[in-house]
Amino acid sequence: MREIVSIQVGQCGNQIGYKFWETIATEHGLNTSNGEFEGNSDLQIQRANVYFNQIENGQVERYVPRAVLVDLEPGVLDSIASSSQMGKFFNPDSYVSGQNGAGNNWAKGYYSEGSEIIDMVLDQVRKEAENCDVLQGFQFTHSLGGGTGSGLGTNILNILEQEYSSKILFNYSVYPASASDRQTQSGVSSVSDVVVEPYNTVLSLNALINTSHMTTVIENNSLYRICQNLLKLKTSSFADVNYIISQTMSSATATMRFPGASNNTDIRKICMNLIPFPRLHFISQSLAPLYARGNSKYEVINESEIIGRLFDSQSFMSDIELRHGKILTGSVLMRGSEVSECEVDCQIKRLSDKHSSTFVEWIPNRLMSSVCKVNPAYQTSQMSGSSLLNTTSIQNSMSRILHNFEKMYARKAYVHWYENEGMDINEFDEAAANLRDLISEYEQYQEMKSGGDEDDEAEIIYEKKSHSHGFNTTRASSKASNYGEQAFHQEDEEMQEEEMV
Ligand SMILES: Nc1nc2c(ncn2[C@@H]2O[C@H](COP(=O)(O)OP(=O)(O)OP(=O)(O)O)[C@@H](O)[C@H]2O)c(=O)[nH]1
Ligand SMILES: [Mg+2]
Repeated sequence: MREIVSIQVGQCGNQIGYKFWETIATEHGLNTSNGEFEGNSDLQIQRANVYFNQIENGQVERYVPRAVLVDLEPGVLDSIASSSQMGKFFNPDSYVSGQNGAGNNWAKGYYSEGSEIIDMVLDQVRKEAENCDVLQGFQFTHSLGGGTGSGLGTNILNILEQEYSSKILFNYSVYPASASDRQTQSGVSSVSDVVVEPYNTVLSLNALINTSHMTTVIENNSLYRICQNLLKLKTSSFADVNYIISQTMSSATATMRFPGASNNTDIRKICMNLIPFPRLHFISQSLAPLYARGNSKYEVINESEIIGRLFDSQSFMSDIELRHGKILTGSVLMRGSEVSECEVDCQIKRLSDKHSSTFVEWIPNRLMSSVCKVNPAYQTSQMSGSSLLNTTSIQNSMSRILHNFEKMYARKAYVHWYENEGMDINEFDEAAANLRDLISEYEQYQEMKSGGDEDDEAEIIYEKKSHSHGFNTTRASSKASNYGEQAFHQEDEEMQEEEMV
């Protein structure tokens, strides 16, 4: 089996992680109070080992999430551990917490407070990795705006990249909502108001650009808009947005967790298709159908309708406008026992012909599709879908964060809090420069037309960027080789051999 170890860090990471495990446990027919299989179909359990350790104890067989739950303060982890529904589902050793929190300071998470628990976290991660037959990689859930998920989260990521260099690191990363969005979210009670979120986000993005293989960008303001405009909720909370996030995560991982799909059956293949250049790995994900409770009987739900909605900017968890950028690559994942693969292919072809100007010309066959016949857990419709797009429009959210960062950093406001934790101020400059470069890379690939000379130009741009920061060169090039076709097939063969043993 090709296993994934999930690492959830900080309040947001753990709250999203909790919903994810609840959702996929239901899909796999697992009782979350004792971990036993209670489903009604063999399809549900055949590949549960991707995310769960199977433990046989006498006559009883139970499934335990292959998860490490990390926070620098005990509150959220204590409430998960004491939850009657899920508290006993996780291995008690998988909870690793500190006492003091990181107080919204990336440097406390990355350096001072984080260093107190990082060894315990890594020991637990290694234990989980050793339990795997053929580890595919590590999944992270965290926010970028606080101190723990961002600082400690990216430190764990950097260390694992060194230690498990051939494994895939993929992140679900939550951006902060911008101040102007907060004012328009009437009824939203729990958005954060922390002024240094742009600092924490840019410092985290610096690590994600260099280290993560695939980062799904989740923006709280987009999720609140989905709650208001599509789900028609009068007020929305983290519970509502985390529910949507858990559905998209379950959808993105379904072809890995259930048998029968022809494509996207492991995370390396998903990355291989979606990421044409190692630094441009920031993915936007949409979900459909999304409609108000009780409206299902008035909705037409078929392959064409779902795929159409999946390419509507409103259905995305990140703040993108597809018309304003170019789609480099994409993957459509459809779910449901009624879904016809043939119809999906046909609708995707129709959509990419109709909107051909939205796609770059120089990557042919840039839209992949896959079908998972097992229905999602909570969707009210019998068919649903999700799309993962690598689009250059993601640069807008990055520019917005960078702009807010630069406004404060021009006056060095709040910087002393980071220096007090032992951080070198140059890290701010490096992080901002790295993000600025990434934004201009997106711009250049967006403008690029097909043709021999410009193909060469693509390589030159990439070379130039990877040499522009000393720290980038080796990581970017080592990752580029990880993605090389040869390395991919080689690893694939190794995995198959190990599986056969
Ligand atoms: N979608 C979503 N966002 C959250 C949730 N909890 C917090 N956030 C967002 O995450 C950011 C704050 O980060 P937290 O995860 O609370 O911080 P942390 O990682 O625990 O770090 P410290 O508390 O500073 O030590 C803000 O942008 C919040 O809006 C959640 O459950 N769901
Ligand atoms: Mg916290």
